[in-house]
Amino acid sequence: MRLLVVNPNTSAGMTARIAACAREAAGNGTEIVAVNPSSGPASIEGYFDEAFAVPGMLEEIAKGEAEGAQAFVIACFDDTGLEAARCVANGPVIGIGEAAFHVASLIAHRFSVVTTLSRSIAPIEGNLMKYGLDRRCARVRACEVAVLALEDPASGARAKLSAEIERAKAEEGAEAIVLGCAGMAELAASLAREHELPVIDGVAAAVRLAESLVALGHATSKRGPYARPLPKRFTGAFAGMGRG
Ligand code: 5HY
Repeated sequence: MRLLVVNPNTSAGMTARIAACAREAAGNGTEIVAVNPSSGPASIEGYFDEAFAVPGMLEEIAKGEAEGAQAFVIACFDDTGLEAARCVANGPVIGIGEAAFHVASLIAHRFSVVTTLSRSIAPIEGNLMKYGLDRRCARVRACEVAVLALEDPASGARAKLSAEIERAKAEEGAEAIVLGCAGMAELAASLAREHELPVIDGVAAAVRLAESLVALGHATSKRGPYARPLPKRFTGAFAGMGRG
């Protein structure tokens, strides 16, 4: 099956690293196609960036479906435009945040999330409440490393992330850690070994969940809020997005 992995920011370097992690997690027979939009923010840190990342992400989903993708992963931890993407696509659309929360809640009673900057905490807390998983999350923390600094070895990103995980274990008794950024995916295995607890990467979790849904023959329900967009006229910069 063809699985489209969309990194909603415009950083091709980050998309390549996400693609490598997705391919490592994917099962036999799954073709991973990883893309990012050409318009929008270089990284997504908070509500403002998220708002400008959505149109480009939706265009990639529509293009990917037209080119034969059967399922979709939104590879940004705040699940950028997830509900709108489910309206556009027939195949299952999995956000890496939601996927990681569900996996964590299956193997731990309470988990903590460690994301990048403090401004990313509120959108993540909002998603936890929306998904009904806030009671299973002990705390959402930030390691104060910017998204694009994660790929800079000189930033000390891994050490800062590891120190925040240590605080989560000591202060709220975290039984598992959810990595709160797609750019942290490649660190999951070594951090789990170092801290001797499950460390969940949403990219791998979303790839495996998408495969499971396709294998079960499930697609997004079109009976309710994820129904196809109504045909109507869009004007200005988004004139091409309308279905009218
Ligand atoms: C992500 N931003 O996974 C989120 C992380 C964050 O560009 N990719 C981004 O800080 O919200």
